[in-house]
Amino acid sequence: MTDDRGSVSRSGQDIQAVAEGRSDTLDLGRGYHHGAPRELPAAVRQLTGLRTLRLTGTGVTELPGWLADLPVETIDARGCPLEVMPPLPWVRWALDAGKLHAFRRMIAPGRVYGATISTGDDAAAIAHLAQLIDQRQLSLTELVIEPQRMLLSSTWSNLADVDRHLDALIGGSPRLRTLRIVDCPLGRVPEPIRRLRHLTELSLSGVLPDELPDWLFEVPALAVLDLSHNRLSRLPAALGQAERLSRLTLSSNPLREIPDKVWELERLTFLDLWGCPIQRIPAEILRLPALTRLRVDETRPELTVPPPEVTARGLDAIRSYWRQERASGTDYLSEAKLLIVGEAGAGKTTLAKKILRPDYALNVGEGSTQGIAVSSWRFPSAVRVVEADGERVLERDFRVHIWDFGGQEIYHSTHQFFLTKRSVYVLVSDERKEDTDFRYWLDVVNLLSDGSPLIIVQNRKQGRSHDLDLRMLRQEYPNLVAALSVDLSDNSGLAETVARVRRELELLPHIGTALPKTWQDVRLALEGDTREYISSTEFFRICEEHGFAREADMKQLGGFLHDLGICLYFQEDPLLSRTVVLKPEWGTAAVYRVLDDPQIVANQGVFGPEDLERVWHEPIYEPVRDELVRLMAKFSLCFQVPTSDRFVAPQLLSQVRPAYPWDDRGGLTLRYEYDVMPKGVVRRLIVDLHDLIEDKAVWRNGVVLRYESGRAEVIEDYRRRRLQIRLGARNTRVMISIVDRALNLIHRSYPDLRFERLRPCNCDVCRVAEEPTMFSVRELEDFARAGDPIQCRSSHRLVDAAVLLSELWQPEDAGGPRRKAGPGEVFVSYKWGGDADELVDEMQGKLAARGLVVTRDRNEMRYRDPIQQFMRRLGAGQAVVVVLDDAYLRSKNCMFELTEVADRENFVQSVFPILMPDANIFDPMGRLEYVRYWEEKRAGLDEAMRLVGQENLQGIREELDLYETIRNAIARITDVLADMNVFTAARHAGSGFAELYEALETKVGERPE
Ligand SMILES: Nc1nc2c(ncn2[C@@H]2O[C@H](COP(=O)(O)OP(=O)(O)OP(=O)(O)O)[C@@H](O)[C@H]2O)c(=O)[nH]1
Ligand SMILES: [Mg+2]
Repeated sequence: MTDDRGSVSRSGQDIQAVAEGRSDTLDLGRGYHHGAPRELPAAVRQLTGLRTLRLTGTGVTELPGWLADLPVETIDARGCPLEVMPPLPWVRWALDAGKLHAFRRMIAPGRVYGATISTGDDAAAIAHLAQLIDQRQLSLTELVIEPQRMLLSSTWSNLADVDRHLDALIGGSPRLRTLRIVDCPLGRVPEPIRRLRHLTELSLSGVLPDELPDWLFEVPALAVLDLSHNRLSRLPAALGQAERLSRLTLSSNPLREIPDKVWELERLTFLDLWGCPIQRIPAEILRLPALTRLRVDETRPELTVPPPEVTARGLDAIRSYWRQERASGTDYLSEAKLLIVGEAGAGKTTLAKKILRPDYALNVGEGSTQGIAVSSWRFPSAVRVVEADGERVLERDFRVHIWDFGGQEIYHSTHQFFLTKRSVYVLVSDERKEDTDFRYWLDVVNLLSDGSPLIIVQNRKQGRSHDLDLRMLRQEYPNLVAALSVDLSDNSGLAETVARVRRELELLPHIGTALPKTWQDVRLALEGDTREYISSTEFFRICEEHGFAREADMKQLGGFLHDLGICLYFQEDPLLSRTVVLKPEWGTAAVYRVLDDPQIVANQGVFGPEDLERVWHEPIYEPVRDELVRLMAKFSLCFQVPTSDRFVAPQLLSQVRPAYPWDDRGGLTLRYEYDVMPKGVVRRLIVDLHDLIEDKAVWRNGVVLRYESGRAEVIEDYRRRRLQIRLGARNTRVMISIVDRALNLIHRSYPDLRFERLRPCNCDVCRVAEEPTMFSVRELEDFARAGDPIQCRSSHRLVDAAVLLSELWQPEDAGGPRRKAGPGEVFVSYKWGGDADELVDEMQGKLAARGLVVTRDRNEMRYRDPIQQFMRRLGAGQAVVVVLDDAYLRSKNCMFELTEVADRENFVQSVFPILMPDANIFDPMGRLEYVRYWEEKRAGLDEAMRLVGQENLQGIREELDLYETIRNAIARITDVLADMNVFTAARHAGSGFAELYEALETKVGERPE
């Protein structure tokens, strides 16, 4: 069956199921994703086997007379705006307290089995319910107390009434099976619960009790218990008594450990610890064989056992980790990477050698390091390990992989791919030269190492040494832990330096992490293996040899070794997954061979298969040449020229900008300015957008891109830390979004990157100036939001910030073929400067972390066109999230958009509204309030119209029509929303937008051809 929008709905499937006799229950509100009906679908009339009808979450206001002809026994009408119905005296009802009161003449209290008290219910309705129960006219099996559906923080103005009657309500309902008290800050657990012999489901979520009484866990039939959002830092030992418990929700409580007694709940199938700062998931998890779902957030920094790499892979991985650990005992990680960086000739290689052998004699002929040289260093160490019963110190051999980076400029941009987290960095400076750009090195390490410690080693080289303002540097770079001086010619200061490096290595947070011994065994076997790389089949064989049985476990270990930088094993890449590179330095050296090859350098970075055969001529490379090129591409070091067998390594391109025509008329300039600019941004951009490069207009620091009639020139000015972008007059917006999107992806790989986006002033002076005033886009947005003009620093004229921005987002003049939208776009429409800001920030972050790019629409500005445009070309692979709050519903531009959205019937499946708590539209009174608001606006304008002359009326008439449209839209907004994929802010609060992500992912996954 299809609904009136032509798509097969979930309830449609359910109707089918009842029609075919597979079910006797119809839940019309089920499944947010297809919206819920406003009336009973006509097909229901044929359902002669229908016994239970659920209307919760629908907009049904009227039950038709023919319903009486069906054998319906039970109707759940809670959270449904039911107003009219035929007499159905035999039906058993679940109702809102307000409806129970309203229908008191239609429905006999004895027929009511379930009731909901909500924020919207007045004192009279609550008192009425309490009275019926008190007089034993009514005996409930379900009682729910929760804020009005869809409205997260609709406040409990009636909390005192609820609190006053609650004990009597519960005490008078000894047959209760379900009791849910949600987001109702009573501060206590109602005492009469202890006498509920039949209670199977209990929610006390957001009730904030001071303590949990022991008897709570002795309620005999309790199977489902929700204690989320409660500030509980521990649970009473009595928890172990709740033998029948199968679902336990403890999310969003400050629990630092999973309560011990949980492991006694053998029937548990679902355990929810989302949002709890737990530190470990212990081996006891193996005691819960029935458990099928564990919700934890492995991205929380506290959760370290099992290692996050394991936890991220889910319950089975956690179990297998502990099973193996049990079978084989534990070993502890005592292994790390030491990275030595600095300018060419500073003494890095010499230091690396002296760490291994202090008596190593200086070698004047020390060749400059090509690429990276790796060596290993071992020393006996005491490793601190944390176990359930406290800390211990163990004797272990500490293994260090020293990565000595070649210091020549040519390597700087490629090295960044090999800088890793959980490592120690040494920056060697040559004190005779004063050429060390400390800030550059500190910045790069800071950007890429995720806070790994860095030690500056000033190599004195014959006694000359100059001071470093260490104190100041340390303020700026918290990861800078020490600055030491050495003289490698006489070893003075060497012992202290080595001791300090050792200490920092031993203090790395991952040292001492427990690992199953089988893992360690495989790891050792691989380390002893002299081969550079092996096939994945061979890797599995080695794992089996050391006691692994399941391929999933082996892959898990492979992923872990890769994450730690011990081997290279890209399991997601179809080609690369066939090979495990046991010596990562061999892989990197192979890559550098190409970049260092004189012929390829002479050819300005262009190479083909014959070059690769030459560079990788040894038999060892032959079988993996394809993999190695793929590896280079993966690191953005080269790209293949479309429809050709040539490759280009942008860092070897000519430095000289080629000649190409450029017409400045009608175009636009944009600039990105970085606090710290990573090297090679434009080169990565060249690789990522290589299919848009115009002719041969590409050089080492810049590129001209073309898409249809649009052109963009991007030039990196590393010394001034900027990217300069010029856009041609045509298709400007499309080009901005292409470049912005690609840059976004690149920027994301630098966790702490800070930059500013700027556009030039458009005043008469700046228009013709060489160096026009540049405004930061963020600043313009601030001014535009406040409606203030901004002052040009050159001409001192005031310019309109909103206009400057709107130019940035100006839609194309009509005509010209429409761009086929790029894959996977998500737009957000929301009202600026309110609560929605925070939600959108969070959503954007969370979705970005999962790889979805969210484009914001600044709809409060004059440039509301983007979303309109977007809506027009909205097709497969795109979605719009609309954040509805009170301010949105009162904003002209926002509402204009919403009506646009709502009018496009086939687009409803692509629109995902999020309801903020103050969007009071599911309540008839609230809706009325908005209608009144827009009616008043219209009346005000109408009045104003009479006062101005006819010639000025044009814009105003349109405005008047708009108000009218909005007013009508509000009146039917619940209908509109019912057809969309509605989510409430509340649903996202706990889930980290997981559900939204899934829905969006499905939507934008439908990529256009
Ligand atoms: N006199 C003296 N010479 C030193 C000292 N440290 C290093 N050298 C010499 O300086 C030269 C360069 O040292 P390397 O260790 O190769 O420098 P590097 O940092 O590895 O250089 P790249 O690999 O090119 O980045 C070699 O000839 C060393 O012998 C020192 O403390 N005193
Ligand atoms: Mg060197």
